[in-house]
Amino acid sequence: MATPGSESLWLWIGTLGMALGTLFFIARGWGVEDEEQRRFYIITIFITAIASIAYFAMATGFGLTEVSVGGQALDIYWARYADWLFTTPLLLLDLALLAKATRNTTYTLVGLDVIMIVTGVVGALVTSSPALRIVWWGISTAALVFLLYFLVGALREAASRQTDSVRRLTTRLRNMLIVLWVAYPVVWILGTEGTIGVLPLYWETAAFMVLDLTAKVGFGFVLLRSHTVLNEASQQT
Ligand code: RET
Repeated sequence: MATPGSESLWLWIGTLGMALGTLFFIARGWGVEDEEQRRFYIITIFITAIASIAYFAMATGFGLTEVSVGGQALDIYWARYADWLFTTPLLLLDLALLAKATRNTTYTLVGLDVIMIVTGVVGALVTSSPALRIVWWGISTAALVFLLYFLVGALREAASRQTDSVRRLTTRLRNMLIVLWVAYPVVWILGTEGTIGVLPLYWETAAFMVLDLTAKVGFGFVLLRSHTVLNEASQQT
């Protein structure tokens, strides 16, 4: 276990933001009776709850390790990947449920997502050579590209069955997801993981915190904002 440096400021902001998001979603979902709507709340509450725990673990140094690559010491927050391993499939599940995607599509998306995160953590922890880390990054990014391709296809297919407002909500969430998720491999390669050191740990941690808060609390907020739209979504076949 290593000790976090000045970047712990961002990790504490992340902890607080995720915890407040969790409390907000719990409060908003409290009186919701409809089972289908409750499902969106349950999934989204778990997403921010898991992230609060992961951020707390990182802020207090539990989620941090140091690896040495070619004589260079890198601080790696491995707890991010534990967080993402559970929360990114849940985010996809939220969208898949909204689009009433088939089980095959949902499993494909989750499968690719798990490959993306697992190969990402391998890339972050590999010590034998910087080049090998980039290869793992490439595999992980390829999984992301396939994932986004299938996601766009599934949502396009769903669009014909959706009412206007549900389609608008699905498109907005899809666009948010694409823009935010594509930023992760970029921050990774520019940050300490990528070993080129363009983005020091302090700024990398800030960037991931902003991305995580937007992709979880922001996404959940947009999804759960309108009960009327969620109601329409649960009624369509
Ligand atoms: C990694 C490793 C390098 C290559 C790729 C990655 C993708 C990560 C993504 C993470 C998404 C996280 C979210 C968190 C929510 O709070 C693992 C950085 C492609 C897409 C949405």
